[in-house]
Amino acid sequence: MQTAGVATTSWQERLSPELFGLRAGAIWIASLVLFSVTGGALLRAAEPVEAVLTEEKPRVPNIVLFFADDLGYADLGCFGGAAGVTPNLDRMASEGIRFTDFHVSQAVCSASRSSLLTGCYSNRVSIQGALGPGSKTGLALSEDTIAELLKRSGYATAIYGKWHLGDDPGLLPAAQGFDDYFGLPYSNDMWPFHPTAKNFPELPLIDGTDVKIKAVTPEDQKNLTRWYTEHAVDFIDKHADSPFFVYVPHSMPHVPIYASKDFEGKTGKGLHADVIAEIDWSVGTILKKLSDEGLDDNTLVIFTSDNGPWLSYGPHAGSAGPLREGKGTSWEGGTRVPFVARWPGKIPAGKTCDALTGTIDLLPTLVQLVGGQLPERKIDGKDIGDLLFAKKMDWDEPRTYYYYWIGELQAVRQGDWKLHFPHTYRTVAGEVKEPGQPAPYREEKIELALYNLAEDLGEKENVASKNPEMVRKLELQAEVMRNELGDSLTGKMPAAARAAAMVKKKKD
Ligand SMILES: [Ca+2]
Repeated sequence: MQTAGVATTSWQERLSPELFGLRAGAIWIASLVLFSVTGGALLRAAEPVEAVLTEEKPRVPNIVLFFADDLGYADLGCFGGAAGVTPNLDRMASEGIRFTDFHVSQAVCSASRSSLLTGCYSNRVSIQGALGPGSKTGLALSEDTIAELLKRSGYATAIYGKWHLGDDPGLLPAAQGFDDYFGLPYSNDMWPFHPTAKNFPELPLIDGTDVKIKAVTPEDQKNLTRWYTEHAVDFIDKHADSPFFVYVPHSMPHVPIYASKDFEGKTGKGLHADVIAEIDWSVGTILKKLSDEGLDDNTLVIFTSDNGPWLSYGPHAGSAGPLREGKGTSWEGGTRVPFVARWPGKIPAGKTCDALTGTIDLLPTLVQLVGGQLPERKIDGKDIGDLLFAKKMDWDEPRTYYYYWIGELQAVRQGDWKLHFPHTYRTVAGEVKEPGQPAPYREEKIELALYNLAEDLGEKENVASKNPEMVRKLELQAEVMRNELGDSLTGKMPAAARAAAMVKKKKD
């Protein structure tokens, strides 16, 4: 296992000569010579160094990571959605790779984000559900995030969008490795205009660690997608000559959905499609900026979502296509999300990968890609670089994956086989009375149920009684994780979970 490094050296020094070192070394020697002959005229010495540096772009990749909120499996054209709504994402897929069996750890905002940024099942880092305003918990500062690990490799880092891993000032992105932040601290529906919950305080918009807007208005919400995009473009502009990591967790299309003036009514397919079209515009605008800066073939761009569609919102929710159910469940419609990655010259064009993968895999993949050091403590994700670059199309052995909902281990997967343990889940039980209002949910129960997703993607036919050996095998696999991260369905306490951050009570 690799150990965590104390990163005091610059990324140029830490990288291999093939990547940058030879060039950087030559510049460094040249500046030393200049410095000595001019007797300390540092400013004069710096000029030619700057000129040489800008001649050639650094060769470790920049990384842009889009993370849409509640965007469903079938909300993009390239995943079976309506034609013409997502031309930029469809182009990105045709120039790169789609992953069709890519999952979040839990189908809800905060838990999902904790996994993306730490490479762990959310139960390992003890982040559950969707944290509310003034939450007493957040992601522990002792966890290594993707941003912190890339920063140690010399990356400039930024987040433009929704954070949702603790809104206490000490738990905001600046404390988790992000140099810059502009966005909402939690979900855009946690505000006084919520259709059913009436106790939410004013929704702030944060710039760095300061409150930029004290009470976000509906007019402000219309601008969120555009504002996040403009900040990302500015950041790329400022850091075009050094490696950067830009994380764009869009607030949309989480309800309440809003599009800017330019996009309202644009698709002719309803407001939800307009909102998706504006997110697609955001992707296209950032891709254009990368191209304008000559960074196209040196930037890995990834697009995915934090969980499936919030189906009770009817016309304001997206679609999970052929998958069962949506957000808030362990059915495929909750956890399986679209995933598109593009890196011209590195990722072959027009590929599709159906290997079982997930957001937990991004941290180890990205950190190893840039020659960084993995966290010292255990993570759950695997490096999927060979799958991403289409060097292989599947795992050598069927992978085991765990579907938790809060503390319940609701299902376990190995290869195409998915076993649900008896549990309750929510399903829509009525009509939406008016757009923006949710329909009611009712609780349903599922007994022990085995599905073969290769033959039954919609999880309709329980084949447990026909495959007792597979049921037994998956039950044994489940027991392995119960012993580590616990399972409230069977009363098993977590043995290897790490604590979340606890906000200290302020003195009056
Ligand atoms: Ca979400």
